[in-house]
Amino acid sequence: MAYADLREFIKALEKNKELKRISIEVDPRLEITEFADRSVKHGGPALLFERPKGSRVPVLINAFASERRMQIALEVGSVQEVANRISEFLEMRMPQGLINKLKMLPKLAEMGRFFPKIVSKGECKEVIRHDNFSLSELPILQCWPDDGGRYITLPMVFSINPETGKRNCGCYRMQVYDDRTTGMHWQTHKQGAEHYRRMLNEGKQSRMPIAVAIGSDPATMYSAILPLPPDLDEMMIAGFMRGSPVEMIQCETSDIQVPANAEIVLEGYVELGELRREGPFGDHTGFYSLEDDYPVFHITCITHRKNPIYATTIVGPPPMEDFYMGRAIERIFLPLMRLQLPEIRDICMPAEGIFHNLMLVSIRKSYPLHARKVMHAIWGLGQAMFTKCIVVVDEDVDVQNVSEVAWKALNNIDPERDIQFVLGPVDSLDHASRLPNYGSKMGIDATRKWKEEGFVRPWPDVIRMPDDVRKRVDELWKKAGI
Ligand SMILES: Cc1cc2nc3c(=O)[nH]c(=O)nc-3n(C[C@H](O)[C@H](O)[C@H](O)COP(=O)(O)O)c2cc1C
Ligand SMILES: [Mn+2]
Repeated sequence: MAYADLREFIKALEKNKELKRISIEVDPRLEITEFADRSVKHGGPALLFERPKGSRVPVLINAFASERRMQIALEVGSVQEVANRISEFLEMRMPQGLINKLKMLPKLAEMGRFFPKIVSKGECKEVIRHDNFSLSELPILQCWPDDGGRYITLPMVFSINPETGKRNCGCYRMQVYDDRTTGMHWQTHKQGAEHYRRMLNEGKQSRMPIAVAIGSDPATMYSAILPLPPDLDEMMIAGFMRGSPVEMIQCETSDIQVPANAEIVLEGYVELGELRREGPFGDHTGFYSLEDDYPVFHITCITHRKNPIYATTIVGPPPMEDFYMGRAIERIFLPLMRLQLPEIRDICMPAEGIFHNLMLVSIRKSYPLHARKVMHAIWGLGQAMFTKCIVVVDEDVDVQNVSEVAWKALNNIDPERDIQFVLGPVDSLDHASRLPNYGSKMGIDATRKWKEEGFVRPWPDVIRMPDDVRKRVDELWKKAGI
């Protein structure tokens, strides 16, 4: 059964001993970060701060911050189950013969269950405030000492593509400027930024309506960070993941719809052309991201549940909560990647690589320079374009074992021959690139080299003891009493 809302998820976490309520007063300025950071680094639970200093609204943090919590969030024994369901759908073809076609019907009917449903009543409207509201009522964190201010870190930002009318939902941090104004940190490659650019270029209106939902059922919250293709509705994918449609409700002041079960909804607009300094912000790279100019979000109405819960997260030196969210993305998106690139066996993005800095890829190599083809394909694939370093190995290398990859890759390369540099778009958070969003990337072809690739020397085998010897020594080992 899909979680109805954030509260049911909290209950499930509690039942599984994955959540700790903190009843002492803790300051949302820095102190909650220190709690959350220590908890995630020590395999500790999600935290629900019941008395954040200066606010009556409780704070939920680290709700997704372990493999187990991701499983509870997506109601699976392993996130691989989500990947398997996606694979099943991808493999679905209209079968021959009436009987087989009839057998397909339940699957097709299941698809209908993913589409969001519009409802006229929802908990997020229990309190509607057009005036007399202030963001200062919310326990918004100042995450790190040198941050430019307080930041909303886990919002679901809804906008509409002005050309197609399709909705987008993305998680973009929002720096609090004052009671009713925040930054809108959608990076230039993201869908919110694309909608903004198109509206600005169209020049038909001066304001871009935006709605921000904070706290919802976990699959819906999680969908906001998924690297989906443009115009693919996150709410549909959320419906797929939770096995039940997301109920959407119309905003009070715009045509945008938001999840009806949201804890808090901020309605408002971005003034097209208005930019303001945003940052610095202690980011998921483990460094502060630099100040830069970003659009400004003006809040005109807040709606919320009677006793709302504020859901948030922190990013910083890895691994943090976002590592576990990203790790599940890696599993869930592998079947989709393999649709285009079936030669890919597995991928791994180690925590230290912060997603976009390092991808280890194993392939079934079939032709000369195959590894290069895979690199270029990954650099052309949605947000995987940011991958600063791609290491391609043969299929017999377990990419989940970083030590094995390092050992084999470092042995297998002739650096001058096997390293490929390319110029291209890089992540906005990359502080080392020569210009913002403009830089280079590196691919390492660590596969075994072929004669057809101009490699004329023999290629050695990995050292391995035959099984019969190992078995014999298993016995002798016991006798030897080691
Ligand atoms: C905790 C967290 C914070 C994030 N903050 C930002 C942000 O401030 N700006 C941004 O562009 N992306 C941010 N992201 C990444 C986007 O949510 C992610 O790239 C998403 O796929 C964007 O959706 P879109 O393709 O619909 O734009 C964040 C992700 C997480 C998990
Ligand atoms: Mn999107």
